[in-house]
Amino acid sequence: MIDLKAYLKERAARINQALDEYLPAENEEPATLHKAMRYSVMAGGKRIRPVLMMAACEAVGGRAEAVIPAACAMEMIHTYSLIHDDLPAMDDDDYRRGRLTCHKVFGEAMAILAGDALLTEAFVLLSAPGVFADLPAERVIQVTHIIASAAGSRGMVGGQAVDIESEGKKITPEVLHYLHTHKTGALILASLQAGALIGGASDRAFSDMTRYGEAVGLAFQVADDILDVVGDEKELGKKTGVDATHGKATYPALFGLDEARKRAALLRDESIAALESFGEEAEALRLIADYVVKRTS
Ligand code: GRG
Repeated sequence: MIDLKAYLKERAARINQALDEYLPAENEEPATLHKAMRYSVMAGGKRIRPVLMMAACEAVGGRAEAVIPAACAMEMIHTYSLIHDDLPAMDDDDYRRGRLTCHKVFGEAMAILAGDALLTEAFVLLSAPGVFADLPAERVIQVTHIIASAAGSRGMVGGQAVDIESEGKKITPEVLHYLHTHKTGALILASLQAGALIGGASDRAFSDMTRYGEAVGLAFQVADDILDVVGDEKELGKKTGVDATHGKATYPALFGLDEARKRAALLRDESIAALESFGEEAEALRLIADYVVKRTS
């Protein structure tokens, strides 16, 4: 029986250690830029995308260790998106991960550059000679392509663009679905697909993992929408009520809190059902699906 709390803590610690090794040292020039990158990456964070990547790899029979460079690349991309999302031109937030946002400490220009550099360094890492020594080159390219596509204009950035254009407008459930599956779901799905590919998944396992990832990614964002209404600012490490202030399209705004909760529970059940063909090795993924909808931070 997995103790999920201990499991998540241990996995996050492994990722933190690897991130610390992969990121440029803070005294390496240009030192302010490297400080800003480290400031945001090493500020904590659940590391849920890296943890999912490791769990997906193990679920298909691989070793969690094999995904660590890709998992760190994913966390760098995720952190870049948070830094840019917090900028005055976007959500204009002062707090993230329990501390002042990157632009509040380093200024807007440096925060933009820290985000740019993190996105780029993610691909430096993915393409670095020798990091995936045990994988065939075409598998590494496939993983890189999945991660790049999820981050780009047909993935997360596309979702963010539609999010910005939707602010203050009444949107349809279809647009809300697009928004959530792209802005948030894309990186979560790509983490699971990358983990499955690195672990050597069969076509069937890859397609089941994709169904799990689609449902769990959406569940994560619905839960995020709910937390913005009912969550605790201290626990979340950021301001709540922001979605309503910005006139953002969310599940609670469109369907009400109760319906949003029901939808999150349904998505959790759907994601667990997608893992039917997996055995005990997928237990962590099942528990994470439940955690995703019940989390408080
Ligand atoms: C600016 C290119 C660009 C993209 C922005 C990720 C994102 C897209 C915006 C952040 C705002 C937001 C609430 C997005 C939804 C995704 C999300 C729930 C982010 C927070 O992820 P967690 O909860 O954060 O995994 P930690 O800090 O634990 O890593």
